[in-house]
Amino acid sequence: MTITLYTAATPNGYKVSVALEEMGLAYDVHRIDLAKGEQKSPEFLAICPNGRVPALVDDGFAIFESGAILVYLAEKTGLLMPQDVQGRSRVMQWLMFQMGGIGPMMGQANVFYRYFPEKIPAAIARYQGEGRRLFAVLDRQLANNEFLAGDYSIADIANWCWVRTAKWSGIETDGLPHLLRWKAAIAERPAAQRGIAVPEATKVRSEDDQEARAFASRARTMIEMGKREA
Ligand SMILES: N[C@@H](CCC(=O)N[C@@H](CS)C(=O)NCC(=O)O)C(=O)O
Repeated sequence: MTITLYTAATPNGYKVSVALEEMGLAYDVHRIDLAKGEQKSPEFLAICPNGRVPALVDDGFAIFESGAILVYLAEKTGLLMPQDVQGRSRVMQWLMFQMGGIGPMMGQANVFYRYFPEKIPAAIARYQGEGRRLFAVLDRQLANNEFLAGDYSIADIANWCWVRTAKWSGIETDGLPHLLRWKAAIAERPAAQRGIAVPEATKVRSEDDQEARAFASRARTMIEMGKREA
């Protein structure tokens, strides 16, 4: 066994466990406890300079950033990404769309809607509104395509792992029938079901708690650092 996945029960972590399951690769799981701040430990920072999950080590080679991990695995196996330049580009476009759009916007929607101590309606509206706009972009693409970029690919995995958590971000999916059809179809895949049970079968509630506790702990640290610097 040469692959170790460092992960937690979060959308970015699931992207990699779903891909590993779909590709049929054997891997060890090293669970990172976000609430305890293990992602900021020197051991983990040596693997992932950004101090965030997921990270993957393949035979001593460390990779961080979930999108980069997905591309690495697709290239390693020749699976879930076409080989031709244009087919590959289509997948990369929808993968980048998730990495630069869906992920950050939903992540910030979660912060301001769920975790931030102060309720700032304009910030909540901004991130939920942008999330909904991006969902409509996916819906339009899926109106005439079964999957986002040709056959089922790492682009579908990346976007699905976030879209499925829309409720937690407070983003409506009503009125987006193609998105809902695609979301339900991927949820039926046995590998996707196995992937979202890694690091362990975790109820939605405890995923949310982990993120919330990690955020609260970071907020406390920032406040303490601010006090010390003042
Ligand atoms: N762009 C990074 C984002 C990773 C990320 O934000 N991970 C979150 C969980 S979804 C995390 O580790 N949060 C804990 C923290 O920020 O300390 C990726 O796609 O890998």
